[in-house]
Amino acid sequence: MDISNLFSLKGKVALVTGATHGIGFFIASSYANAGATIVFNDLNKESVDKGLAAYKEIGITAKGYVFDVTDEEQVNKAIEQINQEVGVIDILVNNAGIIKRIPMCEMSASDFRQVIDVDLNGPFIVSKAVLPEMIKKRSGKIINLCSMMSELGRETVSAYAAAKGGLKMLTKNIASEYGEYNIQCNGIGPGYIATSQTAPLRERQADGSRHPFDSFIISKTPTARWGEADDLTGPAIFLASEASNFVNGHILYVDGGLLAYIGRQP
Ligand code: NAP
Ligand code: GCO
Repeated sequence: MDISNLFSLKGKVALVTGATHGIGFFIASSYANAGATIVFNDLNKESVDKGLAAYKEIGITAKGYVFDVTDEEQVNKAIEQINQEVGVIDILVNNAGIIKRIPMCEMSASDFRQVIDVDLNGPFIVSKAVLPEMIKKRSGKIINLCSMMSELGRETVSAYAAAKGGLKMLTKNIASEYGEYNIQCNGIGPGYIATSQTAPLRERQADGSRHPFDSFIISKTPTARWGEADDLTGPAIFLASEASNFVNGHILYVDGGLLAYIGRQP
């Protein structure tokens, strides 16, 4: 076995959804640095252009497309276009996601549906669009961005937890259904990562002190800090590369130990 190429993504085409900033941006950049051609999407041209400029700034030539992961027609059209213009997708990272923090009894059914639509239906729709070519090629990697909320609940995130719990099971099901075609579908379950999604949980208080949730997460995480998006790039490269060819239906939690820890005694 040639160990030096085990983690190489040379010659691969990787689509990372919602990767103009945040976790997706770091994962896509690491794939480019490992040799892949990277493709991303966002909801409008302005955001895609911003993403293209951000990649250019760090010396990466990315391809950007406008589509909404919840719109099956747009997704199918875009995947067809990517297949023609860039190449057949070898690696799909279902990263696009949203959260709405609203107590369940105050949440409208339409807000609940929107979260499920982006965080669960989206990965279903995009995976379904790339799977036929992966099956033909007898090769493919699908990586779903799961969450601590794939395992745990907490106040205000019922829709997000339902979606990310569902995404964990969609991951296992894709692995079960298409594993025989040499397709590996795994999840990454990040702990609390400092991005725009979690910015409201880290806002400084009027007196300059830490947000109580910020202090709570630091005390609940054995590594005693928030994660950075870059903490996810090693695991993301592992799951996209040949190094993980017999890893299937697994959720790799990258959480500084949060799920292992009962929490600091009072
Ligand atoms: P983020 O900074 O909010 O980025 C999410 C991205 O998804 C944005 O680029 C957003 O586009 C895009 N997006 C949203 N809805 C979309 C749609 N319908 N179609 C296409 N793109 C869409 O979030 P992040 O923290 O990097 O999180 C990335 C993923 O990791 C999410 O699935 C999130 O749930 C998951 N995650 C995050 C954490 C964390 O602590 N941050 C922990 C566990 C899991 P716009 O820029 O246009 O809004
Ligand atoms: C929240 C957070 C989380 C994280 C992440 C944890 O409000 O609890 O936003 O759900 O973003 O998904 O893994």
